[in-house]
Amino acid sequence: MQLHSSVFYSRRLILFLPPLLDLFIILSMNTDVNLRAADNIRILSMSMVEKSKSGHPGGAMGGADYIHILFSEFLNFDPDDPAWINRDRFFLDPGHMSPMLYSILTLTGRFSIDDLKQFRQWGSHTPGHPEIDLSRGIENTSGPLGQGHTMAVGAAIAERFLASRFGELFAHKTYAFISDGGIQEEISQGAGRLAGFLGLKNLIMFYDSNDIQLSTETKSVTIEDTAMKYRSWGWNVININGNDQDQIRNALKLATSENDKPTLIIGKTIMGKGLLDNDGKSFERKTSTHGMPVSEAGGSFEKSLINLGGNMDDPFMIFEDVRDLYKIILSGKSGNAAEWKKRKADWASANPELDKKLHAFYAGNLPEIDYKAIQQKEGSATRAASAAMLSLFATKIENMIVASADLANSDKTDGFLKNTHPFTKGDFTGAFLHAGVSELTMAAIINGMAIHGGIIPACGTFFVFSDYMKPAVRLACLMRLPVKYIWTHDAFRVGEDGPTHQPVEQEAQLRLMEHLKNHHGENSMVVLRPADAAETTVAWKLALENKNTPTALILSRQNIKDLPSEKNDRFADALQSDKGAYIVADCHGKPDIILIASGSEVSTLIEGATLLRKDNLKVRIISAPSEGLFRNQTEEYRKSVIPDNIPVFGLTAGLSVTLQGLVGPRGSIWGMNSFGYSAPYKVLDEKFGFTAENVYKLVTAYLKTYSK
Ligand SMILES: Cc1ncc(C[n+]2csc(CCOP(=O)(O)OP(=O)(O)O)c2C)c(N)n1
Ligand SMILES: [Mg+2]
Repeated sequence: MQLHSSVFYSRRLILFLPPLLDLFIILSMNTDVNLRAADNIRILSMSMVEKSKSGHPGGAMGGADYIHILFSEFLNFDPDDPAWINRDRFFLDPGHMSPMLYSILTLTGRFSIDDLKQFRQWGSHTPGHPEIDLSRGIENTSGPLGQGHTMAVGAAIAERFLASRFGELFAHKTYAFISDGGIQEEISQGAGRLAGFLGLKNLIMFYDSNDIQLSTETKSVTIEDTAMKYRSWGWNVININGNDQDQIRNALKLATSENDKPTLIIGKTIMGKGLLDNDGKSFERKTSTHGMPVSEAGGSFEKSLINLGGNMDDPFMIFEDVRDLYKIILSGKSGNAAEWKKRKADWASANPELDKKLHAFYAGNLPEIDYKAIQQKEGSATRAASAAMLSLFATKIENMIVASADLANSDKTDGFLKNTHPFTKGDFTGAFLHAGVSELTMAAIINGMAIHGGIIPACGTFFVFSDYMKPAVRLACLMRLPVKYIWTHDAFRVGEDGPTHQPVEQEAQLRLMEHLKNHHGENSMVVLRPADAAETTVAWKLALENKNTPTALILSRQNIKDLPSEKNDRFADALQSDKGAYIVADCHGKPDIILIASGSEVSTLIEGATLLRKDNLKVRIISAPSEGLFRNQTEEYRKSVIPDNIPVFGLTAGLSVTLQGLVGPRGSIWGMNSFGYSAPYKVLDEKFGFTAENVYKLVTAYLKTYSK
């Protein structure tokens, strides 16, 4: 237990002193107001959870000292311009500690006491786990533990990338805050390895090590030496008492002057610091305070509040001296930001071209690209067609970063790499990230790059391993991050590698994200499975032009015959991909049968149609690269492509359900309904019935059973 005495200094005296001297006295001589600021954060955090009867007070109370020292003395931000490009970034990995973040952001003026009182309520600005709310100073927090600090690694890479192009004037720090949960999550392995490997010296992570997690103490699940683990990854590790403000200050001083490595400050903190029970005894270090109001957990809200210097008349009080301290701090921050902006203006007048580029990067503007002029090799695999695009982008789109999880030569992101070079320790002049075998890490890192701003990030791997990335894909969808996924080896035609490598149900899963709307009412993701090289060109065009949501490109390993074009302009035809589905080949008059597919199955339908036409059937063939985009079209357009009361046959190398929404209730689908097998892909096509002959057979049988 720790009792807190009242202020040492006389505020009245200070008011007569010049402002800079004020700041000096308050910051360097008077530690008590700093202790009171941390206690104020504890009080607000505890009160928020108590009032809403829901949330996590314990961890927030332990981290309060660090968060106060960081925000008041180290974190650079502009109180009047939360989107200032050169602000330091702060990523809170344990989103459940949001009361701590809301409290500090109330002290910095971005939230109101009323916001705090509305914690976790419908329509409030203070949800349980905030994702992103830049106008209120929330850079990012992560509900799913582990992703938050990994996104910070992405932001730190983005910062180095931009500083290496525009100069160290654009250097800033990225601060991450991690807890036991994030340290234990597997993703921390990838984040730690890459940050150390790349020598991200501007990344500073505080580990709130309170020895307690949700259901147990940490000693029930781990004996690891975390410091040794991070040191082995090449981090600078500093151990401190995380509730000792001087130690925090000193550690941050060391960390901010580190010039070679990322820094991990391991702070031993006290869960629920300052809490008392009903008998007035310490109620600190209790697992129960992880995720419920103090009173519900067995502590005394009132006694704890008083112990921390608050009172029951106003549990959301901000102490006057703390308020005054923050006034001074904020004016200092404004001054620093203004000073930087002045330097930036000087730089801009000396470097007008670079300044234009910088603005274009942050605005997300794309250079002119003549997509029509792009020559694709005839009959390319769509992964190869994608490589051709990436090669061009590497020379044209100067703020594009592409990553691959150790599959660059298979997922064909090496097309991009061909015209740039990979990041290495201390060298960010290239634009390629060899992420190593760490798909989830890679996906979270590109999210962090997108959150940082100024970058167009993309990443590639085999489609089947999209399963390893889903948690980060989901956050990208939720946060409307315009990241791009390059997923190749899209079907059982992976062949000999066998069922572990052959996607079946993956497309259906991703199409679900096309159904799921984000909070702006948009499809949360655009998922494109192009049918040939021309559609791949257009898919990349759509991906780049989509600045609101993630875009996935699902690409074939094997070569695909180019689709026919009636007017001999396949590119012009493929431009209709933006409607999600369009007619590739048609008949005169009302079709007897409509054939529909995406990806390489479209070309199988084209061959099947040749056989069907021999029976004098009128056949329409539709390529549907994105069911989600198709659903967004007017009913008139949709009915013009797939009219009612005409038999529709779908072919998919995914689960049959992938096409259910397109063929309708009376349609027929030939799909995969089991895992694949290991064999050459042409054998698999035969065995699984993905041939023109089988299409002919299936459609003929279907038409016999279809009653008009
Ligand atoms: C990926 C993921 N798994 C599980 C959870 C549920 N959860 C929330 S906090 C937590 C662990 C809490 O321990 P710690 O991170 O040390 O926070 P503290 O209890 O110290 O506040 C868990 C398992 C989660 N948010 N994310
Ligand atoms: Mg903990």
